[in-house]
Amino acid sequence: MARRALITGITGQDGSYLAEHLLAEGYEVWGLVRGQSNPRVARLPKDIHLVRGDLLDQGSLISAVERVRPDEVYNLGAISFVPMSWEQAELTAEVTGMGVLRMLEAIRVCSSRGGEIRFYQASSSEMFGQVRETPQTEVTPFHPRSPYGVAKAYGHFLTQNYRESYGMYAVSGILFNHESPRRGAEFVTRKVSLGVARIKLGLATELRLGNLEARRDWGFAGDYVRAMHLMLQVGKPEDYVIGTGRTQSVRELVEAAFTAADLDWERHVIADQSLHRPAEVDLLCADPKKARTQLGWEPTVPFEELVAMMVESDLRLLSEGGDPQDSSWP
Ligand code: GDR
Repeated sequence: MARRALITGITGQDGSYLAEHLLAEGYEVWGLVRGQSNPRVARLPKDIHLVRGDLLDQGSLISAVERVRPDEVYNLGAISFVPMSWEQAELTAEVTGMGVLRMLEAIRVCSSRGGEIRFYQASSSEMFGQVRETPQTEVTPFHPRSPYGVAKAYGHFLTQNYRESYGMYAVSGILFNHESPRRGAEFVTRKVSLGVARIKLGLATELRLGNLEARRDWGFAGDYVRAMHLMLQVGKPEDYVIGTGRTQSVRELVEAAFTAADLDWERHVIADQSLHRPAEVDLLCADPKKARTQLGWEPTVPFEELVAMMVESDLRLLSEGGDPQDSSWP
């Protein structure tokens, strides 16, 4: 019988790549969705099963897990745009933090009736925040800089705690920034690739950005979902850092993206102080050694290739009149 996976956040970038990967691995894939009226839900491929539920509603998660009886649960659902977490701090805590507790409880209750359910939590490099060391590993202490980072740290420690308290197979992947043509338009890589495409096609003349000096470790989302799956296939449940081990500034990202379209970024980019965050994460760089040695995981798309891929994709999308907000599923 096919193994069953339940994914929260299935309409997002990672949910789409993970669902495709698991379908290719022969899984029966279920997505937890809040309702059918969301156009992104209506566009999900037909071979994905849907079950209704909400990370804000404990009972709905118990019912969903009972109905699906998954072998694996991937918790990717979250309020994931960091600036929004200052505007909606309580909602971020409820969805991104307490949502983990509710899902772990649903799994604990349902698996007490027999059958192991393995759990993957989408932890984030934002937990490192004001970094204590570089590169960051699985044992680097946390100092989150946003309500989002704080909520993710809660989910991370709780996942560890359920593993230690109840012997559950529950793991966290501490994923560094991961991007693709399916990335939401509000995140900086996609904002830049869309901005470049608009300028190249004569649809815009300028691109306003915030802090150009922040540094991130950017990889390809399609590679990172393979790591999520691998983490649930090994003998012992453990947490892993997933990143490339390289770091680039937003300025370098901008240079690479404009160069990919033969444009001079300095003629178009405006640094806008009002887009800076109340507290910034200045530098992130992963040490993915543990994932490489224990999972055999490697990133396959270098930064420059990733940026060029996103610019090309947005040039195509906009010249065909496509809507950038609709891009989490192809
Ligand atoms: P991040 O991603 O906050 O790192 O979290 P984002 O792409 O939003 O920001 C990266 C860096 O770019 C700087 N920046 C800008 N960011 C945005 N969005 N828009 C701008 O105009 C802009 N100008 C400069 C930011 O200040 C920041 O330093 C992402 C999310 O996907 C999280 O959910 C996830 O957990 C982490 O990656 C790993």
